[in-house]
Formats: sequence, C-alpha cells, structure tokens
Amino acid sequence: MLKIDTNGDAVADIAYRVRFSSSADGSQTATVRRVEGAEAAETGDSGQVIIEAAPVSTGRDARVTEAGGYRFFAGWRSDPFFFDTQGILNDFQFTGDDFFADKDVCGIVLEVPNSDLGAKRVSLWACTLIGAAGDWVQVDRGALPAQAVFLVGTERDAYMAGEPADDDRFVPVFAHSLEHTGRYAPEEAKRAARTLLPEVLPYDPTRPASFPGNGRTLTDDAGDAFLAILTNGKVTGDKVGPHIDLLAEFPYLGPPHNISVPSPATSPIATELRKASRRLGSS
Ligand SMILES: [Ca+2]
Ligand SMILES: [Ca+2]
Repeated sequence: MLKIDTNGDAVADIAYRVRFSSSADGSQTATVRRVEGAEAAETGDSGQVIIEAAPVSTGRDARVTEAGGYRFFAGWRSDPFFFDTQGILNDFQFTGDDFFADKDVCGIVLEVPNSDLGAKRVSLWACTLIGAAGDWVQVDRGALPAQAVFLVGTERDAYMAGEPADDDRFVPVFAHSLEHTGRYAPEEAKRAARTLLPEVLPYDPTRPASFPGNGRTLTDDAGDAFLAILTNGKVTGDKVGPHIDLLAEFPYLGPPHNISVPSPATSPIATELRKASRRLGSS
C-alpha cells in the first residue's frame, strides 16, 4: 500500500492499494485501487479500481500495464539500492564493495497523473499487509532507507506495525541507537532522532526530486546521507555509487540478474541486514 499525506499531519489522505492474487498456479496478478479521504488511513481493500489483474513479471522482460493515465509494474527486477553492507559490519571500514550490485528485488512501480496528487507538498510512505484470519495485518512499512533496519533495536515489530502519526514514541529508541553508533550526547541524539521521525518521504512536485530534501531518485546516494546521521558526521560515504543498469523508461528498474531467484525469507540481503541490525543494536 502506498500512502500519501497531503496536509502535513502524517495521516494518509490518499492511498493506492496493490493486492496480489495467489501465486499457487505459478502465475500472479495485481489489482490496484485508489482511495481518498478518511478511508485512506485505514487498512481495508476497498477503493476505485485503477489497474485490474495486471500480470506480475517473473522473467527478464518488464510486463507493464497501462490504464487511464496510470502505468503499473510489479515483479522481479535488479535491486537499485547500493551500499557496502559488509563495511558497516566491519566497524564502518568501507571498501566500496556494493553488496547489492548483483542482487534482485521484488518491486512495485506506479506512475500516477500529476492531478492525482495536487501541486502542494506531500509526504509518502509504503506499507505491506498480509491477510491473516480475515484481517489485514501490517508487517512492514518505510519511507526512508535503512533506519527501520538500524535504529529500531528491540522495538522492530512495533515499529513495522506502526503509523507515522504515532512515531514520536520511537524517538527514545532511535536516540539510544544513535548514542551507540554516532557517540551522540543524549540530547543531541534525541534531536537527530526527531529529524528521522515521523518516517515519511517529503515531496514537493513543483521542484526536482533530490534526496534527502525532496523525494528520492534511484541514483540519489541515500546510503551516504544515512551514514552521516548514523555516525554523527564521522563517516560520510561508503565509496559505493548508483547502479548503471537503470532504464531510461518505465519501470526504470533494470532487468533481474537471475531469473531463478531465492525466496525473500531466505535471501542473503535479509540475512545480512538482520546481522547488521543485531550488531548495531547490541549496546
Ligand atoms: Ca493527512
Ligand atoms: Ca554511497
């Protein structure tokens, strides 16, 4: 689910809900609904259908679905994220080894008409829900890179299930992690934590996208920006830059490296990130 706050209270006013069919028979489709107003902040799957039964891409070619000013892609792609993960495990000694250079990711790309969002500044985030016993349960969310991995400590489950509007409650745990990783003084750590919460991505459509001030392009070095905060300015880069396999056209993400891919639950990325998170959180 992609959520958009249009009036600065960190509560969604617009939501795009992508619901996937079962993949039991080997193929899978996605239906996208749009909902506006108070309902956008809820977890149901009602809303106006804007993309219906779009095929999910499991091969090298991106299967793009277009309808009524919208373009949609979902499926395997080359992971556009770039970061020297091993360097963080090795006490921030970076060698420029991009852990994600040969990795794939399941991606969702949605293009919407400008008129859908208006001309004012908005805040964006995404969340993942699974259907459990007739209810939708939120199991993941995020807007800014890495902080849900490295700063939430033992409150990971509560954070993943949380809403940006309630993020003030995570200032203490973020501050605690920052004291550890960046040797921040306690008050300084709280101030830094407040710059990262609520976790939303601000975007003013009248200005070019550029992380961290205004949205984020696929080539913006969001990993470096996060490192500078994590280390209180002591480390400002991991010597890794953007990937060169991005496409000039929709869906922008490059073709997957491997067509036969591991399941996300056992992927090396998930394992590495869990290790890194445990280590940084062990103060
Ligand atoms: Ca709002
Ligand atoms: Ca970098």
